[in-house]
Amino acid sequence: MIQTMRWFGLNDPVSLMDIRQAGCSGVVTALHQIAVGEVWNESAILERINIVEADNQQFTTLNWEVVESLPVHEDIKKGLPTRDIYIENYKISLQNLAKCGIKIVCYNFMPVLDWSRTNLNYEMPDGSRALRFVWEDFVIFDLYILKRPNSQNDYAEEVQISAKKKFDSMTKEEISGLRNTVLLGLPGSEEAFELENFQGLLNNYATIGDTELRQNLYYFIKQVAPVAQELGVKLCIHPDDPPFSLMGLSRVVSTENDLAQLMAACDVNANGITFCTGSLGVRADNNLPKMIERFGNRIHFLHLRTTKREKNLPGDVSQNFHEAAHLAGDVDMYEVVKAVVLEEKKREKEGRIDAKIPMRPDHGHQMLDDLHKKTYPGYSAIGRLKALAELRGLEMGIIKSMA
Ligand code: DNO
Repeated sequence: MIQTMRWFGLNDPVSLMDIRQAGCSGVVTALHQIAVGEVWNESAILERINIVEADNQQFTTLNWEVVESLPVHEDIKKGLPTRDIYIENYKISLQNLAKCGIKIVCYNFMPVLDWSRTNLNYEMPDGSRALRFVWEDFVIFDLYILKRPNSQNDYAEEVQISAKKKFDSMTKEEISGLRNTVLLGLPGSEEAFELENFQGLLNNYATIGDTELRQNLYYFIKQVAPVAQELGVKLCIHPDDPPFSLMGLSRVVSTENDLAQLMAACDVNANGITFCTGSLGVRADNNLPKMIERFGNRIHFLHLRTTKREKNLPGDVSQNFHEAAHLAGDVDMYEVVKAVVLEEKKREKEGRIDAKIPMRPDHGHQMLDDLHKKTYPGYSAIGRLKALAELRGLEMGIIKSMA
């Protein structure tokens, strides 16, 4: 695996030097300053490359390895006539990235929201902090904070009763904390929302169900993947996080079958996957090592992380979870890394120069000194350093034991 870490640009409290010292050769970053749907021009891309590479003469080399993300405009997800303009822009951005030598591009197709959690400071038994998702809290947001019209129809009566009971016992601070956690957008999400506008964004999807969203995704990929293929760029979709529908919005990249359908919709290698074990692993029906074997050649980027499934209340339709330490939790990280190593060996045998897959330790607990610092949720330095060190050791052990 090529070791990388995500970097949010010059405002990121974690520096490029930190990432270098963690042992990475690659950086995962994006031009967050460019509005979603606008073209990424060459000069903006080169500017970022120069920043990433600035200290390469003096120290070990860092490259901009993966774009995460080149975001997809909402009009494409909604299938509006204007989508064609944004799809053209997307192709131009891919051309510009290719000209600058950047060849792996992550994106997602989650309507309105990117990744979502209900608690960003969940205390672990050792005092470190993790991210957590609790369905009941999400229901409280939907029913009693957002007050989405007809949202009652989406929840079983018992869920509504217990959510109401919990809501009535919450303090003002707890309510505004939950509201901000859901609305404010997590790092890497392209937008933060105002409660007042949020309902309008959801309304736009009133007529877009599972079938329509899939069609819109396939329409998009059928146009951009062949262009990427020509350019030698690999697109890789990030799965839904969490992998189930939220607030009446469909999600269509959550299961093995979803991924298989997407791969078949445009059968070129450039139509690939960001294999995020943290997102996919929330669902017990996703067999991760088997999926790595199945999609092998189409996996262009890895997010390694694990979650611990928690008990749900009767009537909940989703899965509660918190983010566990990288070698704990429900993901069998040994089997996952082994499957990755086998895939890489296959590629090496074929003599491919892209045999090694870029990997980033996804998220990390807030711990040690970072507990006293302001950090991006999930993206503090020390937690990710620990995760990377564990994953790197695991990989070496597996490779050596196979030799
Ligand atoms: C969260 C991230 C996501 C991801 C996007 C990719 O930590 O994995 O925000 O970057 O969904 O498009």
